[in-house]
Amino acid sequence: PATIFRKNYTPPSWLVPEIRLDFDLGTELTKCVATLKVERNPAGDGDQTLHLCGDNLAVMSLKVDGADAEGWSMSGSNLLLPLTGTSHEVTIETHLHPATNSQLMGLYASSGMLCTQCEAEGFRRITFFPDRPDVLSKYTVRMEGDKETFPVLLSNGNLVETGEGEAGRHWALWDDPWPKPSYLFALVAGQLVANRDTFTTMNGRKVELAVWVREGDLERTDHAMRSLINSMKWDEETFGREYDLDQFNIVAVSDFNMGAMENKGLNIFNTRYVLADPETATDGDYDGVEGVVGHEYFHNWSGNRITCRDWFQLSLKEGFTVLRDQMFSADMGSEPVKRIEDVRVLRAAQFPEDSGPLAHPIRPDSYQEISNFYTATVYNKGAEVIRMMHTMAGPEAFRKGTDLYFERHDGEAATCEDFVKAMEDGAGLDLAQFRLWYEQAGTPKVTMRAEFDQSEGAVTLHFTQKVPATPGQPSKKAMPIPIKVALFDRDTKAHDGEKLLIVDKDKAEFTFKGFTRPPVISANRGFTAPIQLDAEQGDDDLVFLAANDDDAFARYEALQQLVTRELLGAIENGPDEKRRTAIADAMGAVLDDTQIDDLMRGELMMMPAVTFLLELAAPADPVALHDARERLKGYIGSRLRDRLIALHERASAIGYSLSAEARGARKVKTQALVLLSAADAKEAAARAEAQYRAADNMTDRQGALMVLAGIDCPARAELLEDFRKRFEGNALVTDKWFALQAGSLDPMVLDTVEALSNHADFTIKNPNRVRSLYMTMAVNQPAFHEESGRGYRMIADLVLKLDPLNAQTAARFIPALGRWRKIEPKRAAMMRAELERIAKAEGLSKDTREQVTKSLD
Ligand code: BAL
Ligand code: ZN
Repeated sequence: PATIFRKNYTPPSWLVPEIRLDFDLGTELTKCVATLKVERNPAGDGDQTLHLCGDNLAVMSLKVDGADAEGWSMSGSNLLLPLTGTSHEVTIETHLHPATNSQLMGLYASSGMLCTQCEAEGFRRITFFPDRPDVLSKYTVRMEGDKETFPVLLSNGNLVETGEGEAGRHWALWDDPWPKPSYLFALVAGQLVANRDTFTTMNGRKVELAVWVREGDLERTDHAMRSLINSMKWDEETFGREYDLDQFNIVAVSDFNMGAMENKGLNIFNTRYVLADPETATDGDYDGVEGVVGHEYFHNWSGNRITCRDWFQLSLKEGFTVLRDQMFSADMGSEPVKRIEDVRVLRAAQFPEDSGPLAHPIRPDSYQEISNFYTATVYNKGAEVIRMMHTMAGPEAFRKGTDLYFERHDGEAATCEDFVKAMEDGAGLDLAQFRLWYEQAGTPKVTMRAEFDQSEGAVTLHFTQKVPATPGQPSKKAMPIPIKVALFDRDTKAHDGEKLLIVDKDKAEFTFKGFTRPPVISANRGFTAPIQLDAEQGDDDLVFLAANDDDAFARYEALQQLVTRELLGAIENGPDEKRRTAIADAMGAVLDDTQIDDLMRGELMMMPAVTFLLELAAPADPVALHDARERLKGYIGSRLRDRLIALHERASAIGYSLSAEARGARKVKTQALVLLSAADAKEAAARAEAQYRAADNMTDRQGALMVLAGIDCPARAELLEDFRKRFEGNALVTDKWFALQAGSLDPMVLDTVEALSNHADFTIKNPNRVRSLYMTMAVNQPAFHEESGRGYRMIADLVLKLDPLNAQTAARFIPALGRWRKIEPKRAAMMRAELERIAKAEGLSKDTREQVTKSLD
């Protein structure tokens, strides 16, 4: 496949200021007539030929200014139309087959309804169009279809007219006044019911809100609606952004490649991020709904009003919008807990990506298939990069920067550079060197050494930084790294305020005076920079910080560092008794601490992910790391047995509500069982069974079953079956049932996964179902890395089977195998062999081909 380079960007030769789409809807056959008003772009290269992208489309009819077009040709799947003047009307008819569109890109059918997904390049599967984000058009959409099959007809913008047609047909006309790129086009037609509400914006615009779902799901939409209203209010208060249409629709679809999509005024969601009630959704699911509803809503400004010039700028909208949704969720719940969760995701998903064969800068320089770049790097590291600007500027100056950005670029297709420049001008930051964060891939490795000078009463912090080599980037420059520190007095346990240090050279040092004894250094507080920091601290200092740090993140981090050190040591030399004792003592203090809430306690009780540990130990035996982690959990579990039981009992007495207290109780309840199960499986199984049987909510039920699924006991099979039957017909809970088994610590898990792949409820056609079984297995380290290589084989088999049906989802499984360099040689060879087997397959999609080729390089 061809590689596309950022440096080769040229403006479009033709613009399309207006487009009208007429759809004659049908599940088997939908006819689309697109009428494009095209104009020569004065800023273009003067090419007289109109280049229209197409994918899997045939031209049924083509007219220019009302007459049959002449001289047009196909170039691969694209349409080339020579034009003579400077403005024309081009009319194209295409025929679409939604029922057989298994790629779930373009127009497709999902449980009888029709819906679209156009980002990034799905619009070209609907009609021929300059399908690139810098061509902005005003859309008018007329949809007509059978009233019984498609009673609800939705598209972008405002509904302007409806009418009845002949033979039981009806139609709707939608008009979107805001020019938008084709990737934001959407339509939905089907049997849907709505949860309706209204929102009045800060300037008094009354907006009709609706969350559309299948009948029967309506009672599970209140949380999504509440989240939407909260998002609208929050964006006004925090970023001064007001909604700009009379309607805002959200539709839930069960077959969806992504989490959700921010189409203008018509967000289309994976059901997973809409539906929630206590019985079927966990607290984590509730958070997911709130975060994704917020994310898609926030895109209305960071993505839609200001879009991307080209797909290399994806992080312009995604990094910024992730930061906005993170800030929103933090404000709705607990700020420190949210920060810990976000950093956990970054470390478990983005750090491995950034150090592997698919590493890329947040603004990539090239791609073959843009779908492969909807990554943790573009999204989550992209958010971290903007968060660093926020940290350096402070909240008020940051807001001045975003105000200027929104004002300067409203209505434009902008670049990351535009954002950085607005931040420089608006927030008063000098970001000349900081731009390297957009250019360079790789997680910086930073060391910090504290040196104490008794005679001067001074402590000097010596930093080094190194950005590791990544594919295509053998040598790197030093970047500005903002690191927040605090220096604690060992006796008073206090510090004299946080300091923000900018480490912007390979080596940097900072001296602080007025100390009579060496302080304990708390560094990268709040995780101000997305780096691997080796603070070269002794266990005693980490124990001190784990007990005393007033920054909740830093406290968590100290405990994580201590555990990480112990686990990495354990796989080389066995456990360190002194350190293990210190960890169990620190964990005991966490259990007893009355100053923290249970939501934070639950975070502090969790061990670092094996994928994160592999970053530090590579190449390593992931199963040995996993086993060491389980043994440490067992040690902590037996040392703290009585206190864990007491915690489980205390938390079990708190009834269900969505309050922070009740949510925290549910979190620690399951975390207590997790630690206990590694120490005393029988006790944990009995408690988990009781928790399951008493559960009046999904958090308790799923937590209990997760623990039970890893214990060989009679209740396991019985309760798994109870769970299946209890929620039969509920797709999202059935996903959980698959995931509980595929993610289990049961040594027979691969047999189970194989059996489940033949289960009546398994279908390869639904991305959620595929992910619930196979992605869960691929991140279940002892299962995926099972010694014989069977886990690798199963994932490769899946990729080969799924690729022709849904390339985007198939390609997402390649990175797991692509991590072979991090793994000990015997397994690495088997992982590579599976990649080679995939690479040899004929007719591989562009998506999978790019990922496999890069993973083998
Ligand atoms: N734009 C794709 C889905 C999302 O990031 O919101
Ligand atoms: Zn997004």
